[in-house]
Amino acid sequence: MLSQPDSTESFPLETPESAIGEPPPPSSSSEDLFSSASLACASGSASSPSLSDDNQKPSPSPVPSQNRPQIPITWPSGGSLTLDWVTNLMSTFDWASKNLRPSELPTVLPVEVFDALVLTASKILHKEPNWVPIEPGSDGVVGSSVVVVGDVHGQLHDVLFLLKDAGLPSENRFFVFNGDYVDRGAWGLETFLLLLAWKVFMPQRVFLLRGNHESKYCTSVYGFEKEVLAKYGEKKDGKHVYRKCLGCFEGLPLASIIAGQVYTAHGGVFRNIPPSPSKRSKGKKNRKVTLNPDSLPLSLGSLDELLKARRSVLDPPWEGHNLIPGDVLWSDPSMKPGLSPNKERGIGLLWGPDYTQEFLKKNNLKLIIRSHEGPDAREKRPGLGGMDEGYTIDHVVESGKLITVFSAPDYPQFQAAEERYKNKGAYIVLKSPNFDTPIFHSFEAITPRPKVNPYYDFEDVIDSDEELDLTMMVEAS
Ligand SMILES: [Mn+2]
Repeated sequence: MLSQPDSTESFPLETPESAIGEPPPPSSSSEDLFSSASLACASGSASSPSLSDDNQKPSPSPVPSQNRPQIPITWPSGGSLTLDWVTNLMSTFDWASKNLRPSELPTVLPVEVFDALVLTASKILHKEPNWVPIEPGSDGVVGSSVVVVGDVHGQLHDVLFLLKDAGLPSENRFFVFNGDYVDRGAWGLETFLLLLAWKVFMPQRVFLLRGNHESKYCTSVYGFEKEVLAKYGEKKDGKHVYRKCLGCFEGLPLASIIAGQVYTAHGGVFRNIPPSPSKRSKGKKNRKVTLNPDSLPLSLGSLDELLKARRSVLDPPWEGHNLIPGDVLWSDPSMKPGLSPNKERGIGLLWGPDYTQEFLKKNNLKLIIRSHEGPDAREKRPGLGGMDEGYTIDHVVESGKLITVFSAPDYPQFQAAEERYKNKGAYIVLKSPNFDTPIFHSFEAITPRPKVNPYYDFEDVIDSDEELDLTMMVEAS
């Protein structure tokens, strides 16, 4: 079992509750994904002959390892992240996922470093508007491309592969992530943090949108809260880390518009919110419509309304007047024309091809790229395509197309292999000058994954979010 030479000192001999089982064979490991980058910063790594101040303690390892990173990770003095720091964070998380118990993550990433990263990222994210305009080329860089990524659900190794396959973010390679970083997979925390590191390092190149799982309700049911507590402890630190993550989720923008052509969001389109009969009418009496909003027919909201919605909510509400965030995060397309409440999910909308057309035309767009539906969700929706290749083209209308992209291959992680979907994940590349022709890249899962006990009851928990338990949500919010 303990065949990996570099994992001796830290690898648990017996298997406590949340311990890793056997390490995967080295040949299948993605350990070398960023080795050149790790070597590039070798002056700060354990393989360096000169010891830094932080490395005075003798290594407990009897086997000097090329692969063992220098831990703990430290926050750079001055707070400016570098490419080396970010790629080192990725390879260190990769290494830790294969060689340490989950509860040893604080030895890799101390709470203070977590705090610095999340605080820095939160400040940037909270300042972004509800939909972020992404204008590749506006700062003079030519030949840019934009990579759009769907749900990743804590599947760290697949995210690392995706970043390698698509190429890392750079001056002329933008990334838009459509949300659902956490839950279901075992490394939601590491996944989210490495994306935050990219955001901090390249705030004008990497855009992180919110998914429905970046909420208090979902993370309390689908594993992320338990994952954080397993890694940072049930007491003070774990609760602190979880709370800070929730605070950061609240700051994530809801949508992006790429080159004025492509709207991306986790769920999809959103409704128009009729003016509410407000008690505080700011001096404009009798201005408000007094109809019950529930009795009004649904219509699409404008991008201006999306800009004004209040997104800083732990759980987007499914009732009341602040419905736009819930729509953007939870809605699904339908093959049937019309715009209606999403009864299956209990929140958000269902919209047909006619509303895709209306949304594209009204906003002068060519594409909607959304995520949110994996192979499990699609299995239950006859008429819509399966998610075997990681993407589907759902609506083709006069003005353009609606696409779903899902980037978690062989999903969901904890189901027994024979019950998992052997789906591929996919990402989309949009290229200059028009950014309106999607190029699809499907990819297979990185297997075998390091063994970890699940953080949620995947056998009993409701499948694919479709029946949102409102009672639980009230309790959770
Ligand atoms: Mn989702």
